[in-house]
Amino acid sequence: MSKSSVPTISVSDFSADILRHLKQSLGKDARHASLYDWRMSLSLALRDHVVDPWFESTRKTYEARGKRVYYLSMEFLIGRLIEDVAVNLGFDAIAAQAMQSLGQDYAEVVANEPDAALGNGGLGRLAACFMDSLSTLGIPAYGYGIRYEHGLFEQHFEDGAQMETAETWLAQRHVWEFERPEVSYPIHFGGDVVEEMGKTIWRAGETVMASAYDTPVVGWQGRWANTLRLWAATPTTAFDLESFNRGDYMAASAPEALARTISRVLYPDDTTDIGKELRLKQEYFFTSASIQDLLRRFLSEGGDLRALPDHVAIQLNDTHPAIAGPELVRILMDDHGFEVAQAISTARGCLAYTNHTLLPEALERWPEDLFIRVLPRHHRIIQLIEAAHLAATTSDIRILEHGEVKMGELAFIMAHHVNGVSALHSDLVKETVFSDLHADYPGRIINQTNGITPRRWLYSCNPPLRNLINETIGTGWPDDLQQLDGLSDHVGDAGFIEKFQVAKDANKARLCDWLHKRDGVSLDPHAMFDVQIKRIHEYKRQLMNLLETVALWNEIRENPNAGWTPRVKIFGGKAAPGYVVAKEIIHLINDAATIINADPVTRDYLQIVYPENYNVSMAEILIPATDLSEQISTAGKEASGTGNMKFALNGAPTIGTLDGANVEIRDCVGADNFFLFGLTAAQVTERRSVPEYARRAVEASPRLARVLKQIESGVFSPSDKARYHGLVQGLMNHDYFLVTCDFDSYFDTQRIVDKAFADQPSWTRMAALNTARVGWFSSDRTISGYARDIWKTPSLIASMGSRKDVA
Ligand code: BZD
Repeated sequence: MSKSSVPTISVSDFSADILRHLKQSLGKDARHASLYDWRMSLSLALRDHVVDPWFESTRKTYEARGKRVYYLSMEFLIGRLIEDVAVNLGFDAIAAQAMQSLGQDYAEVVANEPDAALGNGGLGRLAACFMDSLSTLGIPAYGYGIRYEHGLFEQHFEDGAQMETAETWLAQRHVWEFERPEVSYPIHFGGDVVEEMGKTIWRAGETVMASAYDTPVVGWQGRWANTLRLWAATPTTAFDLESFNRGDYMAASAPEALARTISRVLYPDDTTDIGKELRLKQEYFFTSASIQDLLRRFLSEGGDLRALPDHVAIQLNDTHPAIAGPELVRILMDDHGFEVAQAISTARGCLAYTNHTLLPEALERWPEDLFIRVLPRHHRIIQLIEAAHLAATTSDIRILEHGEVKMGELAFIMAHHVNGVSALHSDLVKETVFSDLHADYPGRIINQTNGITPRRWLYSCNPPLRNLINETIGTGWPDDLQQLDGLSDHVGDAGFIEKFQVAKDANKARLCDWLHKRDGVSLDPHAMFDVQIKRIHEYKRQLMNLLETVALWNEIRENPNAGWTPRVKIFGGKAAPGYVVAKEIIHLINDAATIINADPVTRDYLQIVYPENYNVSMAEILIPATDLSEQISTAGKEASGTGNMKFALNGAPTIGTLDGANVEIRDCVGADNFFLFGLTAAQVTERRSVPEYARRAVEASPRLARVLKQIESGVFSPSDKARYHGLVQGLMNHDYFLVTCDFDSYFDTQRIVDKAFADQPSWTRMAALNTARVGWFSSDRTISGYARDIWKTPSLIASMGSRKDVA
């Protein structure tokens, strides 16, 4: 990687830029400017410095005539951008000083930016980390997605229960994007398919337009910038004048309302089945627009479509854009005269598919009649794809079966590579969901273990640790994270460990301040901060964490003077609005918090907090302040996890199962620096065949039996004693995720954690070793793996020179 470039601007020049934007772009003077005005002016001043590297990258890409990567994702969970851009440009210190010189609090201005929450969780955040790494590595790439008007819903609690309200990030101007009114494509739905003069014609019933909005994504040190292109749905005709003139105003605006519905809102369901027509339309909408766009780019450069796979690598982020296969085949056949076989093999040469889940309910399937109604031409093409697959193999795996269209099978068959997202997950993909297709196409399934961008998830979110690392091993690590290994030489040094502790304490103090200001909650900064933040799902087992908390409460009450290690159990996360059990779990955590936090006997040792509306920005405050990372999913269910990596990188050891990337994290940090418990994936499968395994587990554990009885009898819900009857009975009767079976092992391991934490220097040494040894989990390493094994795309950064040349 090229060497660090010193920022090319002085504080006073940058301040002048901000003031210029305040006046010219916001129409304000400094005396009347609001926080919003300052934030906009700062963002615009930063944005100015992204444009040159962006143009230069585009020019280099064009000149190289090489391959571009197209990352198709329904979700990009971006969060805020100011810090990201400032840090990547090397302007972070200057921006802070400039704001200070203008009498503004930089942190407050940064925090004024709403999160771009165009995603549900891990899958969407991974896409955002990948965009950062693609630019850092100088790989020519476009991210393609949907410009949702409303991102993930906002969560608040009413008497402990989750309520949802619409998110409105676009109510304010989104300064980072550039509208491209000239880039728009028609997207057709419905109608029928006819044969005319030997040609197959799709006579669509309905058409909307996809309009592009581009956000430049600048990489580390501004050496390269790619584009995130998000599509907004607009009507083909803005207004039905005839209806208006008749006085039918509703009908007049109907086309517009209908079209805009498509990009109106992000579906809030993560791992549950959706199966709604609007979702299928969203998927086709953004996929078709993206395919049309990349083909236009390719053809405008004089490309021959038979050579498309040499120039285009399309990565499907899960099955949501799996319609890309049939869409590409459709265009090659219907618009460019390709034969079926040639169209299929050309499309396959471009396409690769990432699987993010094994949960059967999350594998997309569409009712065939719905599919035919929305995409009649694609249905016929899928029949052709299926026939070609059956002819080329001895397979009996079908895409169309039992009146459904199976998107996993479609994505697999149309991809030249299929990847899982951790070593264990990729093995399970081969052995379970896709075992037959794996036999049909050996070698197609590969692994690419997930990663996280160290720019956001260490450099930017954790200044105290960043500074300590800089002074200990130098400043080369943000784009070469394996350099953190160098910290290993210092963990034996008491002075270094002391400083590591000081950094953690500073982050804990920051969290305490933030929480106190936001929610009026006070935490004991000396307590262990034990954190589980992620979507609420039965397989992630927040319920097991809560049961352990109640058991601990019981034991402290019985023996208050036994020298307990003080703990704060912190939960964060949203439940899909229709996921009843997940919402009950949230309610229970909040109810338990009310009772337990009020107990004078245990107050000094145990506290539960659940801040509302967990999002990326909250994660940036919580993760650096965490002592213990909870990664406790049922083995075999969490495909990878990426929060696990963020915690370890920020010096929080894990308590966890052998699931997803936990396995590889433990390999890296060492078994002594990871608190392992629970059944393995193989044991989980075995246990499920034992009759009444949950009831037996409860009978064998008086501690657990007592906790369940307390919850069921209404100890935590005195105003509605039956509230958790169903939840507890569900556990006793069909505990699919083996909360009951892993409970004792989890409880016992938590007591080992208590003891370990009580020895602070040794705990901090363990924390530092976690940071030192997880450099491999940088998303730069992941993206290098995709580029090498799947896309075959080189970096163009070597040809670019340092940032100074392009500024
Ligand atoms: O993807 C997650 C997995 O559960 C994690 O284990 C993994 O680390 C990440 C990244 O690979 N999957 C999701 O986040 N899935 C979704 O968000 C989702 C969204 C819409 C529909 C279905 C799933």
